[in-house]
Amino acid sequence: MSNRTLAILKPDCVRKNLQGAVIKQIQDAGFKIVAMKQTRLTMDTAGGFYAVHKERPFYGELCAFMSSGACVPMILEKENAVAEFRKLIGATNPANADEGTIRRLYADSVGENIVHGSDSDENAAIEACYFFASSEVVANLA
Ligand code: FUP
Repeated sequence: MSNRTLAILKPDCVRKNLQGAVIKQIQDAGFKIVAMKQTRLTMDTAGGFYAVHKERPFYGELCAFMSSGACVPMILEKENAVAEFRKLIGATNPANADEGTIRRLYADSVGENIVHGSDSDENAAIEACYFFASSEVVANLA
């Protein structure tokens, strides 16, 4: 079990100016931020990131949304980070997400659901490399 996950504050989060509120919730839940930047995906880079969904009907819309504005990828550290972070963000569809989760609190729809969290340790490592050079990853020992 790894202690890192890859999170993205999606373009709807940035557009709604919710970065601070969401980051506070992430930190209050005990995650350390070991890498973070603001960037913008293109249709192609969003398509690569979500390649696993290539055959799904929502793939085009998903790529258009993810490249529609700035996003904030971050690498987070906590024991059992992947599962713990998915618990904090809640179900993909905010209507099904538990009370108090980030998606339940802030997301409008399944397509625009505020935040991404890796679904396995293997994908967390792959996704981290998608956004960060090793020189941008700095362990936070505080
Ligand atoms: P999650 O792991 O919770 O981010 O969810 P998935 O990997 O299943 O889906 C990735 C993204 O695809 C979601 F964040 C939003 C989009 N999606 C849809 O737009 N419609 C769907 O029915 C399922 C996912």
